[in-house]
Amino acid sequence: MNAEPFRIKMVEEIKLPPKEERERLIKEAGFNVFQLEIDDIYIDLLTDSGTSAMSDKQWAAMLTAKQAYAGSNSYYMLEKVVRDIFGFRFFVPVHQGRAGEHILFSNVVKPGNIVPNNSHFDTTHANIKFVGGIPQDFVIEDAYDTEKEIPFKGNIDIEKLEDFVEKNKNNIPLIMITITNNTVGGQPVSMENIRKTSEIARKYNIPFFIDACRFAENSYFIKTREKGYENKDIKEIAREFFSYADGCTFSGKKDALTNIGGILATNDEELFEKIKGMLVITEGFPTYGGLACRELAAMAVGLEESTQGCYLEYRCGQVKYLWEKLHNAGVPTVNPSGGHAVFIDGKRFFPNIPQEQFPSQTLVVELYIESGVRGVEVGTSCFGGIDEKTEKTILPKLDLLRLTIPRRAYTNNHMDYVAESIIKIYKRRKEIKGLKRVYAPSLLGHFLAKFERLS
Ligand code: P70
Repeated sequence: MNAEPFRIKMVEEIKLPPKEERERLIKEAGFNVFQLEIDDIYIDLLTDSGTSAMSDKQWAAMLTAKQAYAGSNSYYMLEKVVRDIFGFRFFVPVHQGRAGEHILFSNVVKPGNIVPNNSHFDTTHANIKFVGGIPQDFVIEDAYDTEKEIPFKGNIDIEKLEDFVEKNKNNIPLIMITITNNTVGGQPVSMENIRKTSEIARKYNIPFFIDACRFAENSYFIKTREKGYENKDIKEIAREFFSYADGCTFSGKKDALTNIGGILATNDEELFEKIKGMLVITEGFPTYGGLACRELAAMAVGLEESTQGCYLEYRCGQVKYLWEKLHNAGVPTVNPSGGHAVFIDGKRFFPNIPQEQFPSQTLVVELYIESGVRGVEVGTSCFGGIDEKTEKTILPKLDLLRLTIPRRAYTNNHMDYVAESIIKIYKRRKEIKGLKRVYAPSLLGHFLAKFERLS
């Protein structure tokens, strides 16, 4: 692998608070790392969303963007890039991915409708439920076998999907596919799978949307793992899969390398009119969409940068670097290495902690105390709501700790420190006890949940 395709022009100091301090802080935070302050964190692997280091070119474009309520030059810069890469007929900027989801679902999902996806991530799940719809996952069964190594573990199960669509065709307002599939480990979706999903959608005349947050990373995996794409460039690959869809939601906070922003795109003119109507009520005028105009410029430049092959080789290479360190030490990682994060299977890490006691959340807490590193749980706290009848926690199939790597922000020395910290905890895993959830709101409960330690 080549070294980083950039050098560092500006740095930010980070500090490790003493261990006793970390013990106190996490307790005060209700054992929920979302409640910690950034100055109390040494290495922040909570999310890759909005945490990218921006380039000199992005900052320069921000300075020269003209701030205007209507018709900013940065809107036209973004429009050019969106046309080039995404190719949809119409789009609006939005302040982040979930704003686009909310506008889209409010216009197309009616109460009782079902929305299939390979796997809904937390915000699509919540936004569909918010308008009375039912999010349903159709990811391939192999995705739940965290040890198994196959190239496109984020794929939708085409047979299951088609069977379901055939039986429910009048109750499905849209079909979605999330690339990469965040819920099952940042695993990519193959071009073939996107094409086949699109064929089903077209056969039944149902709109097909891509949740495109990490489309560039997904394109890189198609290039490196799918036959016939090795000589295509990233933009060509992206254009091909977007051509199979009728529109997309996109959080620019991931693969546009920005700190805020997103887009909502469609080929459907009638839907676009409705989207614009709602956008002006909830986000703003269609040439800024809830953002300062400079943020549009940062997205436009970021999209050019994130679709460079050398950047993606470095990016996915860094994720693989951390994955290999952990995997080679016997830590139960989700295999193979994915796009934006290394995931650890909490149930296999702590076989002595039942899922009701949040094994991956326990590991998040231990990791912060051990090392000042903030990971995040993508499991029972994130997806396991409370069953209203039995009042028991609903147990999702996977319970994972995610070490999410911000783009261009940390070096491999940071990754070494993270790996060593996890390995230390793995060695004393049998002494560690689980957690009890004492509070969680019903939608997106993990952001505000509170826990207590079990003794
Ligand atoms: C993440 C963040 C956001 C996201 C996503 C997919 C596949 C839509 C969105 C919404 C959320 C998060 C989770 C845990 C900790 C912090 C943040 N994902 N679709 O990190 O986009 O955030 O812009 O509204 O992954 O995975 P937006």
